[in-house]
Amino acid sequence: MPRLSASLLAHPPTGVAVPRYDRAQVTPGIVHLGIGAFHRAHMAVYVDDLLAQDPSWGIIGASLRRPDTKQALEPQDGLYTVAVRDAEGTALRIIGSILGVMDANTEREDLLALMASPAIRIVSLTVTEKGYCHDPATGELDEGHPDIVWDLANPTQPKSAPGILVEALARRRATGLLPFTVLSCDNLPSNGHTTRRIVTRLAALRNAELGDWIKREVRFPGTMVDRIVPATTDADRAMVEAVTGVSDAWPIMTEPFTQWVIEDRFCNGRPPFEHSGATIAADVEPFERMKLRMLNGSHSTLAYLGFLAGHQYVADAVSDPAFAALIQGLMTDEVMPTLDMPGVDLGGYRDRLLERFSNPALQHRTWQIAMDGSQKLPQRLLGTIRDRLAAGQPITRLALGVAAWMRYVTGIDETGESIDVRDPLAMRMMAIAADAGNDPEALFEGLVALGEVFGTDLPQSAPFRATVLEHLESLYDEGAAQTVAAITSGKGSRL
Ligand code: CS2
Repeated sequence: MPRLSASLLAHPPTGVAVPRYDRAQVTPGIVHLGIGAFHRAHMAVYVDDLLAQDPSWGIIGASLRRPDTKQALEPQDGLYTVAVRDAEGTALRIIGSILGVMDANTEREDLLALMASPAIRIVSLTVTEKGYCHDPATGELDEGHPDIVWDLANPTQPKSAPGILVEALARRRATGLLPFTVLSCDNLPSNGHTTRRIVTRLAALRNAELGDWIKREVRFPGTMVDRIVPATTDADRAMVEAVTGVSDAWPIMTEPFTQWVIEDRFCNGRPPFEHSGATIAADVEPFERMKLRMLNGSHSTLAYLGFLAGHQYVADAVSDPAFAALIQGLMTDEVMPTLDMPGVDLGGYRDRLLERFSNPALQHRTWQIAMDGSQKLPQRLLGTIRDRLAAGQPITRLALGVAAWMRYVTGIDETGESIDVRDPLAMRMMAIAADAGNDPEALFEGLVALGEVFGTDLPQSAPFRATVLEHLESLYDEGAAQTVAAITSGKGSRL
């Protein structure tokens, strides 16, 4: 079977959409750090849609952790298939916007040289929450992070995403070039401001003038990004091969829905993103907060409770009426009242989310979403909880999400099997759980003391403590399925 490559585009397989521009004319304008599945289903598709109009915005991707995307895409000339799936069927499309992929570990110098060249006007990022090397509770740079310690000692050979940005910007400043715009596309709260704070702090630790220059000259637009992209499986690869007759080592599975809201603050030009369906807005923070609290807050709650209750996929979890009622109630009664979005149909947004979660063609594993919870909880659940506590309002369902996370990170499931907990704090959390034995109160005390997750305020809040602990006891005594059933039938929490 032939492998997907540029030469195949001349005679594309039937039933597959292909780029409608001359790829030979496309030149790099964007470097993207963190070339994972999400980027390739999201920004790379928006860019693919506008290259016919302006071919100077091709993307060079860089992987910071694993070289697997480079190894897979290089023999394919950067091409890959996006499969858009729902109950109606699957639509396939080959994306051509990624011109090449670099491995930041082995090609660091080439990557920095490219980022310091005039053609590159935007550096975008999807490095996940933990890639920002920050304290998730405060949003500040974690100056004790091992990669940041390394980057400060070896500034011209950076390892972290912030370190790579700072060094590339320093080189542009030294040669008198305009800086590039830094475009965070991660699910961080206020992702533009947060990235700016982290990058300028790291730069200032290196050199105060560099810090001031970045503060003054570089723009960090905020973005709200949304598309559900489960990890690709061997079965997905086989499906793409069977339909196209072409082998693609790195296809992407996703849903029809896609959304991108971008603040119009660029310091060195930008592609006409609005021509490919993105929304350009003066202030994206309300959209970002809505998405993080509604979609991602529900996702994380479904991930921990669903996993504990034995649901492998999100769609399985929401097909259980008690889980669907829980998430519906979480959004309607606890999240929506915290959002101030005049003119936005929040009820419609919620209903669309419930539909998206139940997409039967997307096999989105609860275990995948459960990853890195220590980095996700603050913006997904804890911010909403803080707002409600301040207003004296109940937090029943939000607190159940937090309790389920606490139960999950013990690393032992309800049948006594071990859970593969992937989280930068996994070791610490499992040690806390081992000390706590099966005592929910000791587990709660140990975990709530993680300041980078809960800050200093939540451990002091009596309603927070009481509600989470009550749920945690129920999760130990009754299990996740029973706890969800009891809450949604109104017999659960006394709180
Ligand atoms: C998910 C997100 O894995 C996760 O944590 O909640 O990746 C989610 O699918 C996207 O943010 C949707 O836009």
